[in-house]
Amino acid sequence: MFVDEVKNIRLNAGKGGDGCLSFRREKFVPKGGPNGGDGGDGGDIVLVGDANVSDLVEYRFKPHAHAKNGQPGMGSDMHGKNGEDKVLRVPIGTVIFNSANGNSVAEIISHEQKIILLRGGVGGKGNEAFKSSTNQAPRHTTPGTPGEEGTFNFVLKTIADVGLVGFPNAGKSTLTSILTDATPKIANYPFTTLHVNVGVMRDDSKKSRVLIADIPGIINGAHKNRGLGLKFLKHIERCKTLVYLIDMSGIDNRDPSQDFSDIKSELLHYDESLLKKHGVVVANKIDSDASKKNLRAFKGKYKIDVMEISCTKGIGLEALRKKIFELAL
Ligand SMILES: Nc1nc2c(ncn2[C@@H]2O[C@H](COP(=O)(O)OP(=O)(O)OP(=O)(O)O)[C@@H](O)[C@H]2O)c(=O)[nH]1
Ligand SMILES: [Mg+2]
Repeated sequence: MFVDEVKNIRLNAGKGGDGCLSFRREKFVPKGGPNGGDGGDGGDIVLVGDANVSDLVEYRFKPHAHAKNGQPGMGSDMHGKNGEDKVLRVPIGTVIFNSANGNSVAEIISHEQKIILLRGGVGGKGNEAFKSSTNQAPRHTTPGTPGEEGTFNFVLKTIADVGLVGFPNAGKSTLTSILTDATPKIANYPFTTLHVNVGVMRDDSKKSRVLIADIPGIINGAHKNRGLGLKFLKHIERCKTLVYLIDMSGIDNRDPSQDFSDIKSELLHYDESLLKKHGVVVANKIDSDASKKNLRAFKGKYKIDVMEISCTKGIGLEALRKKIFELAL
């Protein structure tokens, strides 16, 4: 199970420890002065980006976390121990939203990036701290302050340069496996891919790299939750470039021209700004007999540049690689 969204995670930073009220009591020291120490600070809730964590499944099963409270101060001027921070390791690309108002409050974009999401309370003062020339025996202390708390939604949004969008079976995973180091499952049935795969495409000199995200298939009506719905489109929000992959073979009586307009309309329903991204339209499966006729109709209808490829016959792939580097870098 790949979990890319967990709602209502309750988080509490630790409370500050109370200050201590205490006086020195020693033999032969009849009026020992105040010696109550300060309380320790409460632990923070800290988020850390971790490239080895791939999804949010851990939080689905444990949607709450609490940092440790600070220890109260003690006699003999002893400072209470600070509460330990609670460190939450999250995948890179995690965006944290405040559940109450939906505002995004933090975003993890790199490995070992650290964000203090909630601050622990401050430790209270012990009576030692209130000693003065006019008050040699203060009985005053302050309590530790509460830690910050809140309820958050964690959403994992893939960070990729290029997103592949298309109907199921268009060949998105096949293309990803050719262009990148990823090895997604490929099969001749729809919805083979159930979560996003990200692969790295390198140029020959290995100097530049482009991250390509293979997005699960979108179908007409996805915005009404048909098929796998639109939940995967959040993964292309951050892509700079979209590759629209169209199955030109028109298998199962599908009309490639209709597929393209359906995909665009689904993206529009999700977020119209997706349509403003750089896009390259790619016709796949041009090795098939039906593709020529379909391609002619497609070009007649849209009058746009179409890159023609066949993943299985290795046609047009080099030109597509170049184009993707050009657009993504
Ligand atoms: N004839 C032909 N078949 C292809 C080509 N590219 C991919 N296929 C086949 O199309 C089928 C679907 O390929 P996938 O890569 O799994 O398609 P997908 O778009 O990832 O599909 P979902 O994960 O279901 O959304 C497989 O049987 C592939 O072998 C091509 O260029 N020509
Ligand atoms: Mg696939």
